[in-house]
Amino acid sequence: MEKKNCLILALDVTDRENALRIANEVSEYVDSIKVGYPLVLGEGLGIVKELAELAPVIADFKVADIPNTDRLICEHVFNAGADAIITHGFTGRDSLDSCVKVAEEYDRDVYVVTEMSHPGGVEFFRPVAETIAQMAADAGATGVVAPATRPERVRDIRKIIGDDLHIISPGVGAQGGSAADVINAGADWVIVGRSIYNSDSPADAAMRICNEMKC
Ligand code: 3DU
Repeated sequence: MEKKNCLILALDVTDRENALRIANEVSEYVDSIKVGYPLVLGEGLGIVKELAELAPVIADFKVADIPNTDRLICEHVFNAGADAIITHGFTGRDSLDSCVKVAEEYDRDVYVVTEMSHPGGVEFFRPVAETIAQMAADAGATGVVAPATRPERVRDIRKIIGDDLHIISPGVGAQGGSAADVINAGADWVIVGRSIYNSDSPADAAMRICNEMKC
């Protein structure tokens, strides 16, 4: 993903018409569009190809299965036109290796969740976040997902992965995180959903976030 605005849209609307309208309105401000279960379960995987005409698509399926199932999921997602996939890391190195291998075959990206941004994200993830981040680096992942709601954790994770891996960071706006703070803490991109797609003017909301980050 090319870094221009440091902003990724989390497009968690559930219907095609809204998804395409919002994606069109904000496409000049976002470096990528993240889609996940809400939109894909609502409209099918075909929506990925339509959105990919506007911006690279990150498929946020938080893949978390045995290596063979992970491989099948990644192949489907990349064949559908996604540029990147988000996986979990707690399933272990062999599962992650499977995703990285498929991504290499397709020349696509893999991002690994380290610690989630919601309050419950500390319950089980906190003690293993650093280990998962290290594993992502060792496995050759493109980057990690780390919480904008806790910039200090982004700083900790950056120390572990160094400068070679990217950090994409959800939790800005609706979850309380600040885009500027988490970019200053070492994130490469912020991921923003509700603050943009629920706004009366998604383009203005996206532009404001870009201006705040001055990335
Ligand atoms: O809170 P928002 O509406 O800005 O959306 C954040 C998006 O990022 C949403 O798609 C959610 O599923 C995803 N995400 C997190 O919020 C937190 C994580 O740790 C990982 C992904």
